[in-house]
Amino acid sequence: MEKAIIIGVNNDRPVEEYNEELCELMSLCEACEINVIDTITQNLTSFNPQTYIGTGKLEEIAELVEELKLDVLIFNDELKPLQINNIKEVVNCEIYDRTYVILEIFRRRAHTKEAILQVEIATLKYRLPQLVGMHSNLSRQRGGDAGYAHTRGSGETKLELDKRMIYDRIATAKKELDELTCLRQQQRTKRKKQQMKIVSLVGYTNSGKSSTLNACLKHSVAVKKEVFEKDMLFATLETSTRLIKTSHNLQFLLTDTVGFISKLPHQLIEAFKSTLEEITESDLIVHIVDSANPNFE
Ligand SMILES: Nc1nc2c(ncn2[C@@H]2O[C@H](COP(=O)(O)OP(=O)(O)OP(=O)(O)O)[C@@H](O)[C@H]2O)c(=O)[nH]1
Ligand SMILES: [Mg+2]
Repeated sequence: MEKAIIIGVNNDRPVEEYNEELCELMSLCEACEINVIDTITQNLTSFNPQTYIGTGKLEEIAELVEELKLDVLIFNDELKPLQINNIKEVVNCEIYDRTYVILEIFRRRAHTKEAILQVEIATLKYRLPQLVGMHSNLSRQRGGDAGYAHTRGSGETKLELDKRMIYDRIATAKKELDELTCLRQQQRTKRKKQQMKIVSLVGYTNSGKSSTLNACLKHSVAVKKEVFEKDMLFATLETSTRLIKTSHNLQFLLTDTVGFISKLPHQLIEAFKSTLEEITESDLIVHIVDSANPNFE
């Protein structure tokens, strides 16, 4: 298990809101099997564009990394490639950010072809700017005026090649995904023709959406196939629809969906667009809330 510390910047948000975000990141790390031993917060009016936190604080953290033999630092916000590079120059361990952790959970949980493609596209889009940052850092490290023209040339060619490979893979994956989306669309049109009402269950991850669907299935007299429910974040990565038929012959379709979380990475929202769009076509949207969450209101 990787040993880690979470680093956050609180830029003028209410303390409760910020603390909740940190708790959420801790749960995300737990879901990713990362052992978080502590959290460090710096109060700043804005993020440091070079190093996310202040440079003095970063030096302190670098010492802590050596002392505690940390494997990884996890930052509460999505870092810019420049920030990652600058931090790596000071600190001797892996650097993850919130987006990376969420993408990693999605990667581990994705099982269907559709979910695997969606996660792959999101991950490639996340990596793309970092790749550019990594190359510029390499040419800086080679440094000096002597041979600059040479390294610059080879660096750029390699960068162009890597970039093209990623763009090509995104394009192929998107095409494959479009075909699957098309199939989904056909299924929806078929359902519409049957004039069946659609109810969608939405809500925060781990709030009980899948359990609610399974509970409804228990009262249904139609064919039953339960959906996966478990006490973990993002157990469900694909929508599942089931027919619910009551003993009074009332029928409707019930859809289980992917949960949401604060600051869901934009790359994931974009990749899961087709899955999310399906919700907007429902006749009724039910928001499932975990009443055990102190901030549920
Ligand atoms: N005590 C209690 N636990 C519940 C209730 N509903 C669900 N749970 C538990 O909460 C956990 C999460 O439930 P899921 O139904 O998988 O939650 P979900 O919203 O589908 O979560 P994701 O798919 O991960 O986004 C499971 O361990 C459930 O057993 C409830 O009404 N009471
Ligand atoms: Mg679920």
